[in-house]
Amino acid sequence: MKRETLALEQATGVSTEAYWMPFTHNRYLKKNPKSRILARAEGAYYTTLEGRRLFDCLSGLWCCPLGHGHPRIAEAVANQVKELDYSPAFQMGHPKIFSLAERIVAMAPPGMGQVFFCNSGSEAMDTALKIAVAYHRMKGEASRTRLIGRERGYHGVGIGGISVGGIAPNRKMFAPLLLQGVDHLPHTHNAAEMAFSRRQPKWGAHLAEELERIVALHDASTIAAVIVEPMQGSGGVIVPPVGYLERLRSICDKHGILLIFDEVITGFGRLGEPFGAQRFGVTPDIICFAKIVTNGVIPMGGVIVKPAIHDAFMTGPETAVELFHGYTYSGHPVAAAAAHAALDVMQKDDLIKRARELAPVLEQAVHSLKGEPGVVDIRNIGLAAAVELDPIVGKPGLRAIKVFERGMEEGMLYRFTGDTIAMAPPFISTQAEIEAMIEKLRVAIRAVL
Ligand code: PXG
Ligand code: PLP
Repeated sequence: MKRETLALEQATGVSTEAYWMPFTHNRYLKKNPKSRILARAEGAYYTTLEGRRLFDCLSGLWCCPLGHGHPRIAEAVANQVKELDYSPAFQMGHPKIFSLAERIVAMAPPGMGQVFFCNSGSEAMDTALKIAVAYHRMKGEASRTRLIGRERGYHGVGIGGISVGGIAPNRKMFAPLLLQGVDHLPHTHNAAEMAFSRRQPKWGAHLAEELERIVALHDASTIAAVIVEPMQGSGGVIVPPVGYLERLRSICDKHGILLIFDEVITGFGRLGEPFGAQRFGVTPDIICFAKIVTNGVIPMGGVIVKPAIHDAFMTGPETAVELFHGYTYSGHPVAAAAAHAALDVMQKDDLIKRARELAPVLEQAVHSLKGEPGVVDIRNIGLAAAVELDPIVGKPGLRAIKVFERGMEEGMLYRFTGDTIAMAPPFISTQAEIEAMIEKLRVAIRAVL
């Protein structure tokens, strides 16, 4: 047994050697295991192995806004396993996946028509990129292959997603694998112009004009799609400037380029509307979703397209497969049952409205941290917020780790990336819980200085 794993094993009785943890400082965690192993969850709280209760400040990883252990979802999943546990994804279907597609189209902005299912946001991104490139080919424009992502974008960890994504550490180790023919728009965060903005910054719409420069450089006839998150979540809650997405939409329209919104975080209510598209009043051609669709209980992702995209494939002999793409677990019956139950709960309890109502509470509370030591920016929209901390000189990320660890002592499970603390509390949170989440963050920020 390696020395670094000893602490965790002694503290928890859990043997840690074999598990290589994703996006994790494995050696540090195994040496500093306090509160890092979760045993149970109920409602808006986790309980660690040592019995500490933690408020779920990021709704899992943005995916569990209805709270944990919801009896309606648990029952739906259990019943589905007994009724139809798996159904072949190709050339066969089952009732719940057809009705789920109808339901998702009904929640999407007007003008969307069909849903293709997969199992994660990363798969949704691969699916969307393949559909975009194949669509142009079906339309007789096979030269449209170029993809335009954005700096600081996160689109999962598939080869397609890291190629259009704009987070350097996610790309640099894998450089030889990145797709050719990808460009990136500049990101829209500029502390000098917009630090401490509430919701959409007023500065920055002109950055969408960079798309015109990329089009001029490569020619529109080579460009398939522009891929952006309407609100950059993993990048640290970077909110689009007023007018920015509208401008991207009109430039894409002018040049026949598809606009893809990656709504893996913003889909299903996080911004107080079913999708970011509705929140910002801009309808893309393709929407990627995952996470909240099942409240995170069973993996599921998907891609929503306009009928014109779907219909472009519906040519040739009717007995021929139209799209050579799909996953063993596309439209999994248990995921479909979980999604129906999650959407039932969301609709019955009017939880998207609740997210909308709680947004001002979060905004008010989080901006009260302005002026706390080391706080260099605060951003928020809907039920999401980020507090950016000044890095400790020579030790990027360390301040946020310390705040995160101190937060756990205060009963809060924050999320840190780089030196940013992100929060996206459950829609079922109370006003008092959101205010406590921010007051404990104040305590933690003060304590680590
Ligand atoms: N697109 C977007 C916009 C995402 O936010 C993915 C794709 C990938 O989804 P999967 O299901 O393949 O992980 C994501 C995932 C964080 C955090 O703390 C964000 C994500 C995942 C884990 C942590 O911000 N986003
Ligand atoms: N690898 C092999 C050898 C397979 O047979 C399959 C699916 O049949 C896959 C990968 C793809 O797996 P999935 O459909 O779960 O993505």
